Amino acid sequence: MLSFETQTEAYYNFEPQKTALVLVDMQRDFLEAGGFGDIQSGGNLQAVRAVVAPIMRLLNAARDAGLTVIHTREGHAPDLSDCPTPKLNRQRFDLKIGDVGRTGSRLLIRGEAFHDIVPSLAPFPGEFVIDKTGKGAFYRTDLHPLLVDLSISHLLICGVTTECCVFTTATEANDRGFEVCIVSDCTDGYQPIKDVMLNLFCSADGLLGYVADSARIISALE
Ligand code: TIU
Repeated sequence: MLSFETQTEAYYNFEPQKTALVLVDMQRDFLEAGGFGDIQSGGNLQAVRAVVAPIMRLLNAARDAGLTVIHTREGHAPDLSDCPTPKLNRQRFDLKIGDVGRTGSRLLIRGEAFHDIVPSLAPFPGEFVIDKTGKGAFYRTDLHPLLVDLSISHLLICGVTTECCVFTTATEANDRGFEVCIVSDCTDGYQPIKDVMLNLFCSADGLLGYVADSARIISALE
């Protein structure tokens, strides 16, 4: 059993063979200029791009330690038939889901170049990729049965954005009985509310789960 101290001073105890590192939506559409996130955030990509390097370090340590690695991607069918109506309706900008962006990729559409995970975090053979249409990675996906099949009980969650898909996925996982730790320096978003979201997540001695810095997790894995 490995262990590291978390933000609330509680210890997160985990067995590597029962633990998955989950990288949420580290896609070109959310991180690169001209993508969906760039348009939605008004060009505020600095914070989300800054998490790529710390995620690479944690991903290397997780791979070396033999953790299961799961990547998620948000996107829709080319005909948008799987896009929830509220998601289509609540768009503030001229360029919308399914439109061709200035990169030539259609925004947030499966199969487009910008739907891919950024090259530096590209999945290795044997790692899992979960395609999702919602914010949370459990909604209408095979993630839960996959985790059960793999006997995974603990999830270390990274990715973008903290306020949206990371928080939703982490809370969905908590409700499903997983011990969740969000990795604080490996997640960020388009809005300046990361600390609020993370403090809420681990408030009251673990209302929804744990929060910890990647340095502590890497130390535990070494
Ligand atoms: N991955 C993810 O967070 N999708 C979003 O749409 N995020 C926003 O913050 N909009």
